[in-house]
Amino acid sequence: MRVALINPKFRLPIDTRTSPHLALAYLGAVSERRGDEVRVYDADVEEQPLTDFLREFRPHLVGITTNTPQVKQAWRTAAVIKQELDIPVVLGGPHVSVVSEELDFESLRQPPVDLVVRGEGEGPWIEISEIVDSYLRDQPEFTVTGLMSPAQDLFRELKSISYKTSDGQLHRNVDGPVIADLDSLPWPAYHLFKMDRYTNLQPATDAIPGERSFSIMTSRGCPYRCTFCSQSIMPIKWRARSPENVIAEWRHLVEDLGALEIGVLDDSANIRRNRLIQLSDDLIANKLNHVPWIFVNGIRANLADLELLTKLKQAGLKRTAFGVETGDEEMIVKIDKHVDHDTIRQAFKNAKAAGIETIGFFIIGLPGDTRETMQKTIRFAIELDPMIANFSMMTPYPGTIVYEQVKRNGRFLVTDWEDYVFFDQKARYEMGDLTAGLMEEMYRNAYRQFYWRPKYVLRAMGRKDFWLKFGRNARLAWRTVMPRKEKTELRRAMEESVQ
Ligand code: B12
Ligand code: SF4
Repeated sequence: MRVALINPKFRLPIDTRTSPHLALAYLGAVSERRGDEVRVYDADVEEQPLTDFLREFRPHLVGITTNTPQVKQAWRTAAVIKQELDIPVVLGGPHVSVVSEELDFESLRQPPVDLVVRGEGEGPWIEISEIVDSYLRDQPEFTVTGLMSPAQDLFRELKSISYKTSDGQLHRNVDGPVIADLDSLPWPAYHLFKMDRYTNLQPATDAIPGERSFSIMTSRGCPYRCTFCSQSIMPIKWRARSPENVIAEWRHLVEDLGALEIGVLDDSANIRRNRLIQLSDDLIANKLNHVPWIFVNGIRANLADLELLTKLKQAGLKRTAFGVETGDEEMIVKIDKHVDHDTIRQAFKNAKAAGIETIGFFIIGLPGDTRETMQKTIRFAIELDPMIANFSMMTPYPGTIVYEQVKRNGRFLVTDWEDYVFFDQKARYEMGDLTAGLMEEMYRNAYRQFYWRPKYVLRAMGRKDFWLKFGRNARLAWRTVMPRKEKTELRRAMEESVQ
């Protein structure tokens, strides 16, 4: 069976084509293992129009990944597919997994969407493929109306999916179990991607060619439930791959694919300290520690002692992020971060003492934030002085606790899913004294106060990669200064490009 996997186009004044989409890389790998012929169409880097791709490949089944700001583009993409081919279209990813807001049904109400996979996708995706494949084999004339016929109801037993029968009825099946043994998954299928079209993990800081930059996930899930984080949509159960399994993939990335950098994408990589010590020992013993790697997402500051970080540095860790979020002592309790500021201070000290570069994630405009608390966040960022401070405008994603808080006590300023992005200088909600004007002012202050410090500028200019990336970063800074016009043009271009 021919299977296409699509990442819908998404353009903002940030680089989203940093690296291949890991979800599609995993789904592609399990489809190939099933024996399917797979193609990935990543609209972020693709030059061939979608219609040409569909006419050339003629897939029997299409899967589209979608987060919240991508979902409308996913529907547009699905509509183009249905104009060309009578084949089932499946959506998956964080947005459609939010059952509390019925966002699975929201997508199924779109005429071209037939099925939705909620949560972890590999299992249900293969089960859907099996059903479509055997239906194809049995039917001389395949139609989606036949496949989705309520009389047969072929998908009624599949867990973790929602679907629409051809009489228009929507169905939501029960959740299935998460993948207990992550070692059972094949490695992400990077050969399905046009690797030379990606930038790299952190294009603002590192000058590494995209085709030599890879991601890896050594664990899935997060046992915490911070109030602002969309991770709450996904399975709570934290699971890790075995060190042997991780090392085998790592070796493949370094030795077979020539990786020059590796991004560890785990949500909470350091939940089990000893696992990381073991992984580091194995990287060193296997002589894989010469390729620098980065914890792209925050690791937990409360589990980042000096001994662990020193060991990770020896194993090749170049840079790590920490989710700091706020500089106010009460706010950090309110957002259920389960860490205090002294612990965060110590984690940054430990990382610096171990010789690891740091990234701090901060949020401007949490519910309950005031001018004073947001200023404390900026001051705390300056005190911690990471190499990169990443300030996000609080964006209440559906399914999160903050979303519920805003629904109850505040007012959303966005009604369009395409605006659910947090590097856009625009406030996404208001609540009590926390007005849009105040949030936007403090967001600008944060970037200005943190980055326009002589100490910071001098340090940045001392880095070779700063000069190698100067042109790109100057362009990006310019776009960020003028977001509205830029964004309108980008959106128009994006809508026109799906054909
Ligand atoms: C890496 C990453 C990025 C990279 C993306 C690079 C790339 N091309 O992949 C960058 C830095 C560019 C990025 C940007 C953004 N990101 Co981001 N990102 C992530 C991160 C950390 C990892 C994604 C990943 O690879 N996961 C691993 C895979 C295996 O898991 P997965 O994607 O969930 O896929 C599984 C299931 O969802 C499902 N599935 C997914 N797609 C499909 C499709 C089908 C057909 C099926 C059947 C199943 C299925 O099966 C998969 C395998 O089990 C996640 C957090 C996370 N843990 O997932 C956030 C996350 C996806 N990002 C998020 C957000 C908000 C954004 C931005 C909107 C931020 C912004 N700037 O405003 C942008 C959007 C950019 C874009 N192009 O869409 C949110 C999404 C929340 C939401 N409701 O949509 C997340 C969940 C972070 C969070 N906890 O809040 N991001
Ligand atoms: S912010 Fe980090 S620790 Fe908190 S729920 Fe999200 S992934 Fe987990």
